Amino acid sequence: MPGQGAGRAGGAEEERIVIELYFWPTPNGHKAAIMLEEVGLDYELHPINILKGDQFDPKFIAISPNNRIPAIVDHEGPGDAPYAIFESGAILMYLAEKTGMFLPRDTAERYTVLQWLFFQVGNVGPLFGQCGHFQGYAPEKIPYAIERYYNETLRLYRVLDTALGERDYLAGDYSIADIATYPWVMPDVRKLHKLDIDQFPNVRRWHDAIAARPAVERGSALLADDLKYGDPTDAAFDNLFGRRETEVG
Ligand SMILES: N[C@@H](CCC(=O)N[C@@H](CS)C(=O)NCC(=O)O)C(=O)O
Repeated sequence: MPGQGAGRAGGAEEERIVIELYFWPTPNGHKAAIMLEEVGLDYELHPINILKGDQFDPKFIAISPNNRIPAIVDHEGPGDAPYAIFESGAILMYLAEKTGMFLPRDTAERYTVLQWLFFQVGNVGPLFGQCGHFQGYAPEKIPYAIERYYNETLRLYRVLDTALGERDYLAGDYSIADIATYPWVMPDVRKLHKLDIDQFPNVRRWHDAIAARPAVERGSALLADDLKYGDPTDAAFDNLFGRRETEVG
């Protein structure tokens, strides 16, 4: 399965799948898939159809207690024991440290990457997410919410555009900060946000450079037929935002 980067050659022992990826084709899911493709680790794909409620399966919750994708299990984790990780930012850092790729060792360079990674995790993800929610999922069109999150999304695009006017990638060289942010700027997500990327020429240049990377193409193509933003069915709405979210016990 996937992981066509470095892959693995040799005997049966070497062909053992090391990483399991719990995935659905969403921006947060794409971060982990693109990273696995970039670092070239073989992985086994476990689709978690969040529109159908797979995220509530107790076996998945044992791996990802917040019932969200993505999650991974590394069968060669610390101490050579299986290790499960949820939260896409932590997954990116873990895989970067495991492989020595896309996160520099030098303290200043490392923290420049981590600043932009946390900027994505704390700002781009949640606020772009709400922008998409109120435009494409909310059953009522609430002008205040639509305007609030659209304006915040535009503001964050301006921050990205300014940074990318000064350097090729968010933290200098291509890094996990770019891998975290790029999926939130992909065309289908922008369509949901009703956002014209050409207003932000530096973001456009950066987006196109990342989109052309073979590993990014492979990671973005995973379960692409199932990719669907906005206009949820009643059942999908219930699974994503309905009662099951708030059920206790
Ligand atoms: N902070 C989490 C967010 C993960 C997240 O929100 N995942 C969404 C898909 S993009 C999900 O699994 N949603 C399922 C649900 O809402 O039940 C991360 O970065 O991994």
